Amino acid sequence: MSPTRTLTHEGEEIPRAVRRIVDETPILDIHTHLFPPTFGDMLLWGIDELLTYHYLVAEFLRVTDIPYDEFWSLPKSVQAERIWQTLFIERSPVSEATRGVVTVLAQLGLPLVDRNLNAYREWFAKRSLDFHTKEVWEKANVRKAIMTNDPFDPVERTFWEKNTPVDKRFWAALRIDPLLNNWPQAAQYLASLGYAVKVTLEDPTLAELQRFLAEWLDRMQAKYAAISLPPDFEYPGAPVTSTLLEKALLPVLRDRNLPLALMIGVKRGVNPQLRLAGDGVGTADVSTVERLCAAFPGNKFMVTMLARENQHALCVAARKFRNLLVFGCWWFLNNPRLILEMTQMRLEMLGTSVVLQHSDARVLEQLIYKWAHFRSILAMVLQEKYAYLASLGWDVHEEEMRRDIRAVLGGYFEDFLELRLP
Ligand code: RAT
Ligand code: ZN
Repeated sequence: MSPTRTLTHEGEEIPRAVRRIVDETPILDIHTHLFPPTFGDMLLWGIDELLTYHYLVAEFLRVTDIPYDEFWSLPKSVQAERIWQTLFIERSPVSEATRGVVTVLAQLGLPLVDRNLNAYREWFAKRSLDFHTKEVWEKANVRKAIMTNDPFDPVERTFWEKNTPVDKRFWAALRIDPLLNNWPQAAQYLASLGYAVKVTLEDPTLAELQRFLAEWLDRMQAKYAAISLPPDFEYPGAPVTSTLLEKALLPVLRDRNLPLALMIGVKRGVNPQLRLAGDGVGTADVSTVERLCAAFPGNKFMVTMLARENQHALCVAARKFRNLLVFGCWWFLNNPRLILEMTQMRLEMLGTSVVLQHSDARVLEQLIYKWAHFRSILAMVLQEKYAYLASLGWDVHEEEMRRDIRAVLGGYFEDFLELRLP
């Protein structure tokens, strides 16, 4: 028997080395809703935005009797005050989304003892956006963030049409939900933009749709295209959906060797009165993902699913298809208990060929908490894995740990982009 090891090859205690490397590794955040400062008001930041995050709005509206319309008619600053008072003063911030705000305040060095919202506001008001952005990125240790870029949003569209510069911290992703979720509406919108598109999917329409996709992928230099889908999304399914996929979307992406990200399992507007906070979750059928990967071996798919119940089958599917990248603990799964379970399961089933998390940050400073919280969980999981290897006499090298951790913190996405398919 080789002697039991507890140290890395370089002589550091394994738990300490893992924690250090997890903290030191810069992240490629593959799905956010952030924008560069050049996109003006589209970039949300500051304490009022943090407090009115839709995850918190949902928690607030549960425990108050304010009529929904009245809440929405309040100025954002007053909404933020109500949420602060209700969720942070009258209750303790133990939920993941409230805890996140506390992590952000603490990491930015703001005093937590007084719980003084106005003092926080004054602090943020004095920050220069450029300096603040830089500091947030450094604290979160993120190397790049991929945006969610929606040409169906008239406000965002104009920024792209004006060739607004995008600094190199950001990459784009073309978001095209209306195409598959509401084709008649999408067709009308595309027609209004000058594309000769009709609701009936004849060849000229498909050619125009391809032109639209190609133009926007190129204009944004998008790294992938993305769609969020309901739990009952099926392939093959409705003829319109199949035709759009087979004859427009997938061929264009394949030509460019770009992935299609499918975010499956969201029930939009379960309670529409909650607006952005009103969506729910449903269990989907992973067979659809398998069928797509099998039917289009020359296309790449990135998949995240919203239901906890789908996670195991999704890992199994990824074991079968090299053109499938599983990513993130999405939205309602972004809670420590579920992240721990998913992170362990994915590493155990897929090794490091997975992107374990994305932030989904909508407000700049959320980068800090989403990644701080995830890093703690990842370190815990990996400490056990490497300690076990070392205990058997396996020589754990620091450079190898760095390689592995880089992959699961987004590097594997870059490898996936490079992958050549038939
Ligand atoms: O997590 C969220 O903020 C959700 O509202 C959605 O944005 C979801 O992540 C999506 O991209 O559809
Ligand atoms: Zn998102």
